[in-house]
Amino acid sequence: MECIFCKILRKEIPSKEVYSDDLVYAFEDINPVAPVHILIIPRKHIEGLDKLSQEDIPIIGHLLYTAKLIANRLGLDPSSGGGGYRIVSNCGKDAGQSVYHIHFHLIAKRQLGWPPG
Ligand code: DGP
Repeated sequence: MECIFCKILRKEIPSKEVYSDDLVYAFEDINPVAPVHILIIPRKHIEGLDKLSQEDIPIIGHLLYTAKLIANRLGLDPSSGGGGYRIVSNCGKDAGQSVYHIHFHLIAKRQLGWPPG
């Protein structure tokens, strides 16, 4: 089966770009659960956190740093008066993973509950 996020990376499916570079791409989630809901994905197809290998460590570090840069750009940093944000990566069916191309959700701009549902 074709990976929907690989299609987004190839621009075969349109997306609302938030950030792009050689390693990662960020875009608005099609089904937002909060006023800010951005997906950050690597250009490399990795199915999920369980499929990460040691060679992917720099990509994931870059991806998380990108999340921080985006959050900063959107004024979400708690250290600068923003309300904060949550980064989530669902791994496997019990966690609710529905797209098997690793991604981090950046969710913000509403009070989030804990524990998650
Ligand atoms: P998860 O359930 O954690 O695997 O998250 C997958 C997310 O991907 C979900 O929040 C909806 C989003 N999504 C699925 N298909 C598309 C799409 O075609 N475009 C966009 N922008 N988001 C999508």
